[in-house]
Formats: sequence, C-alpha cells, structure tokens
Amino acid sequence: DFLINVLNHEKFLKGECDTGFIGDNPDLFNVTPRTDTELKVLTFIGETVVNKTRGEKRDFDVPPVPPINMPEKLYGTKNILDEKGPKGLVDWIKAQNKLLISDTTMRDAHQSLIATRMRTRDMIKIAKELSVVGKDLFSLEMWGGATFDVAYRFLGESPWARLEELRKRIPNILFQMLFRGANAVGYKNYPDNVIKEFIKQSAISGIDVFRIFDSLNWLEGMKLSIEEVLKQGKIAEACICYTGDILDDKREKYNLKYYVDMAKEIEKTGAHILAIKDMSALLKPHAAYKLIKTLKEEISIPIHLHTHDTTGNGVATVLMAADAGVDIADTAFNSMSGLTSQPALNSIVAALKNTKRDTGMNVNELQTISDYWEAVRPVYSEFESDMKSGSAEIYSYEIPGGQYSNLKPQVESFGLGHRFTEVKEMFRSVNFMVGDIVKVTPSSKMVGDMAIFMVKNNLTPENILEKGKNLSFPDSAVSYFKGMMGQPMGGFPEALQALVLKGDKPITVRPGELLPPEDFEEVGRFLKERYNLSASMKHRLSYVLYPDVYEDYLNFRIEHGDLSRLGSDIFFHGLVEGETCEAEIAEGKILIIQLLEIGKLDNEGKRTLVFEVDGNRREVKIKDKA
Ligand code: 3PY
Ligand code: ZN
Repeated sequence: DFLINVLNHEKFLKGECDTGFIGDNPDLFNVTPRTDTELKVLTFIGETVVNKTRGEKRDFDVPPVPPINMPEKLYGTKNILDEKGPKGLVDWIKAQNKLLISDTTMRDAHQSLIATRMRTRDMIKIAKELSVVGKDLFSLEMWGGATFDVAYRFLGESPWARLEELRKRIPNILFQMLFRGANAVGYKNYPDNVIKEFIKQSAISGIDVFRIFDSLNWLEGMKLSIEEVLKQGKIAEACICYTGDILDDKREKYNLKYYVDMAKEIEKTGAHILAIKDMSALLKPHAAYKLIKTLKEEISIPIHLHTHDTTGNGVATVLMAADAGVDIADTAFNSMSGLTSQPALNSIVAALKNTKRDTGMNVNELQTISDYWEAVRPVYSEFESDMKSGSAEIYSYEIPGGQYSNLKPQVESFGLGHRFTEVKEMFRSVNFMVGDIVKVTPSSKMVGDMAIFMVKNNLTPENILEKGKNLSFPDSAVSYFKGMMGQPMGGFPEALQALVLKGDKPITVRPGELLPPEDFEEVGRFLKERYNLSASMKHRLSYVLYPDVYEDYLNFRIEHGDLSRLGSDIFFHGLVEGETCEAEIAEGKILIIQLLEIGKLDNEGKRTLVFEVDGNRREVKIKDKA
C-alpha cells in the first residue's frame, strides 16, 4: 500500500521528490529474504508456524542460565585420567570413601523422558556452569545409546558436533557413552572394523568412559569393544545387564551365582570398571545391597550402578547399593529424574550428607543446574509420555524404561490400544517363550515386536507352534533366532527357532566374524560424488551406521541450512504473531526476527508470512498442509 501511494503521488510523478534515499536503501522495497540462509531460516520458522504450532497454547519461557564465577583452575576426574592414565584413575576411584556420582541428564534421562529429543544447543548453554558446579561428578553420560541416530533423524544436527562442543566447554569431567557392543550405537551387528573405528573416533572426539553391554549378556559380543577401548587408552566399563530377581528363589536362571560368575569373567577381560546395568529398574533395594555386597567381596575392579526409577524405588536402590559399597552411581538432576529416567541426583547428594558415603558436593549449587533443566523441559513437552507415577507392574513385565513409555503409542499405532494390558502380559510370556533372556536394546525390541505380533495374530505360547506355521515373523525375531544378536544363556528353544527360521540355518559364532569389513574408501567416494562432501572418518561412520538417516540429514541441511544454533523454543514452536526472537544462523551471526503477520490462505493453498528481520520487512510463502 505504501508503495502504491508513493507511486500515485502528484509530486513524485512530477519528479519533484528527492528519491536518492531509495538508491541508498534498496532494502526498503525488497521484501524477499536477503540471503539464502535468511530465506532458509524464515521458511523453517514459517513451516513450523503454519503446519505445526499455529494456535498452540504455550507454557514455557526461554530457560535462564545461572550466573557463574569461573575459577582460575578447574580440576576433575578427566584431569586424573589424562595425568595418571586408566590405572591411575581406577586406583583413585578405589581410594574414595564418598559415593561417586554420574549425571545422565544429557543421555539416558532425556532418552527415557522426552524421546531423546534434547538438542545440543540446550546442553552447551549450561556446559560451563556444569563444569564448575559439577566438578566433583565422576562423569557425565552425554553420548551414545539412542542419542546418535535421533540427533540426525529428528533434530537435524550432528552428534559428533555435540560431543566436540561439549568437550570444549567441559574440560575437567569424564565424558561417558553407552555403547551397544557389537551393535555400536545402532540396532544390528556391524563388521569388526566399524566397531573398532567407531571407538577410535569417539575417543579422539572426547569420550573417556565407554560403557559396553551386550543385549544377551553374551561376553563374546563385548570382548572386541573392550579390547579396542583398552587400546585407545580409555576406560572400559563392561556391563552385566540385570534381569530377574535375585531375591526370588523361583527365578533361578539369574541367581546371585550367575552375576558373580559373569563379573569374574568381565574382570578377566581387563575391563577397568564393572557396570550393573539395570535398564528395566528390576534391581530392588535389598537385592542391590545383596548383589553389591557380594560382588565387592568377589571382584576387585570398581562397580558402577546404573538403574532407573520406573518403579519409584530408584533412590532406595542407590542408597542401599551405597551402603553395600558401590563405587559409583548413575543419577540425573532432579528436574530430569524419576519415572523412566534415573533416580534423583540432588536428593541422593542431600540424603548422603554427613554420612560415611557423603558425596562432598554442594546441594545448593547443584540446585541451579536442576533449575536450568526444569526450565528447559517444558519446551519439549510434546515428547513427554503420559506416565504420571512409578509403577510396580514393571517388576512383573520386565520392560526397559524407554520402551515402557514408548510401548503404548507403539501398540496404539497397530490399532491395539484397547489390548494394551494384554500386550504387556504377552511381553512377559514371550520372554519365557524365547528362553528367559536379558531384555535391552535390541533384544528388548524383539520381545516387544513379538508380543505385539502375537496379540495381533491371536497367538499364545501354547498354540504358536501350530498356528504360526504359515506366518512370517517380525524381522527382529528372525534376527534373534538366527543368532544375529548373539547367543542367549542356555541356548534357543529349538522348536520355536525352527518355526521362525523356516529352514534357514542359525549361526553360533560372533556375527561380526561373518560380516565383510566395511570399505570406508568407497563410502568416502560415494559421499563426495553424491553430496560433494569431503567426509572425514567420523562422517563416513555415520553413513555406514545409518545410511538412510544420514542421507536424510544431509538433505535436511541442504534444504534448511544449519539450524543447530536456533533456540529450541523457535526450533520446535516457531513464533506467534508479534513475537521477536534472536536467531543465531552462523557462529556469532544473529538475526533479530519478528513475526508480524500470518496471511490468509490464498488460492494456491499458501499463506504469506510477514517478518521483520533486523528492521527490514520480509515475506515468505508457506504451503498450508492442513
Ligand atoms: C540403549 O541402548 O539406548 C539403552 O539405553 C539401553 O538401556
Ligand atoms: Zn538406562
């Protein structure tokens, strides 16, 4: 309108106006975004607004970062490892009376509570404060598990960059990752050269402690990874996944002797630390006491306890384990703890104050970090499960935390929402049917897939051999029975194995032995040709582990640019009309963006969004998919 009035103006038409300012300020009449980066960011925000969050009720603020005085020197466990090596660190752990604390907020806690969606941006904002306030933490679990693929798949960001950016800001605390043994950070077996290269690159990029597990507690599946970590001079923390109930005489397969024997085998591999990985929160407080007390008498390497709070008994389990002499315990800052996440860090620190296992940490200072995460969490509310309280039924179902909160939507997606309880009961039955196994990624997924499959096809453990003859089973079940997840203790139930494999022969060796080595040169050539990318080994590994996900990520970056510096409130929710944000689009390059107006639907099904960017009017057209 403004333009049209000017163009009709008498004086203007007669050439009596000084229009030199137009030449000086061409931006005044240019409403298209100035640069490609600007266009991409406005389009991304526009798409979020038009097709996702228009009209949503907002109940979050941008999280404040607490002020901090940086001390002259920061010293922590990472310095001990770097100065004294793995053995020196182990000796140091053994010399401590205090309970050492790991914080899982940046890995397992958000994996369990908000579907692994925490963005790097929210982590690096608090990193410096964490390095000071958390200087006495044993470690930060901040990588591995599901965080690797979810970063690419749903957040459009590189997990490698997360590791490196955090490392820069936190030089003094050990970084820990969860490594799925022969499955690395994926869901299937990879060739040996992939496993070794992944460990090497992770160590170079900043990981100090590798927590290694096998989803069937099959030591053969873990040895290669342990050896490679030792070779890299880092800390190998090998796991026993806890299942069953050592207090229950009827669950004799997984009795105390089973755990002691396995712990001794792990010690023999040269692993530095034993982890008790209680992914399903089955380790009851008194069982924890008994297990840890016995293990402390039987082995000499330090013990690190990992549990979840799914039953509501998590803090009690940690405190009992502390009493029995456990060296290190996993916890999460209170505002990111509880339910399917880890037990509460701040509460445990407070509970142990003035006891013989006093952690020596300052509860008041730690509160500031918990407050920060409390403000971050509502931005991610769309990813929360609807679980409101701990649940004792988990002791019977033995479903791991993350899977438990995911199972309901998964069951609903199969149209079986009304049969959810039946699926949970079936999870329990399937476990016994397939051999009473450890259930953790990926074996837990197999049991879940089978449970849903059985309910959907009205199968039972009693009728499956008869009724399942002409059915093709879920891929994960075929993979399990073929031996591609390793060998379960006590072997496979043979009749069921034959039914699922339908004549295919199972393997009994390590799957990695049979897989041809990956050709990283060829991967490099492909990425160069297709994306003009001079891919480093890290990025080649990403492609090898997740080819489709990694290519989708590259295409996302081509389409939207690097959005990793955008605030998470903007990334997930866009803007409301009238709202202004600061968008960092490249290192130090900040745009002030205000959304002025969301236009009406035009006859092409699009809406024009009017922004002001650094004081200039900009417009983008967005297709309304509604
Ligand atoms: C993972 O593998 O991601 C887990 O957290 C298993 O407990
Ligand atoms: Zn866990």
